Amino acid sequence: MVRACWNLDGGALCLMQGDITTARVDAVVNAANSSLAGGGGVDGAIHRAAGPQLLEACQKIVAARGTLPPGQAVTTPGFDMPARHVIHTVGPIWHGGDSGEPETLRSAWVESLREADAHDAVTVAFPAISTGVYGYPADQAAALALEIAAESLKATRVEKIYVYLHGETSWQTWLAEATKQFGEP
Ligand code: AR6
Repeated sequence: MVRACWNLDGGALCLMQGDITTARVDAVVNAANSSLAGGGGVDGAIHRAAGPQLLEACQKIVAARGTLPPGQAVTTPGFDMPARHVIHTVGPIWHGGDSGEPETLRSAWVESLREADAHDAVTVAFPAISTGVYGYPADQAAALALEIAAESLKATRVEKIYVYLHGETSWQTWLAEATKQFGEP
């Protein structure tokens, strides 16, 4: 597993190259859609790895409290995955950047970390939320997300944040942004 880590104030942040469904952490964050219905990309991979009980749990949540608005987060068990919890969040769909996309992406990261803290998750794995199907430019998403991750290590009991990156381009983009913000790994 290729990885790069930084020791920051309040904990550690690691970039990982690989499949998030294999992460041995307390909580895995899912880049879901508002109907929590499963889908493609990382959402599909997480549903396949967790098994059909995950969809049932998601459907119960939507039946009880409605769809999940972008920028919010909700937690289910991880079922067949190594992770104890799955934190489902919905990132913004990119419409050019002037429709509140950065605020919504920030909120998706902040609310996911708040959910992790509320469930006593000390280690958390994130995908690159919104940078696939939802079209958010990877470098801008990385810059914003890394800032929030660093702030959250100070502000929550979360001690380790792993960002799982799929593919070489995504890895290079995040590595460059993290090096800019935190120095050499
Ligand atoms: N592990 C880690 N990262 C992955 C994996 C994996 N197994 N698979 C894909 N990625 P996306 P979004 C990366 O499209 O943009 C779904 O259909 C991928 O390369 O999964 O937030 C949902 O149901 C990309 O860098 O999420 C929603 O409808 C990143 O994960 C919609 O897509 C996010 O890409 C959400 O779109």
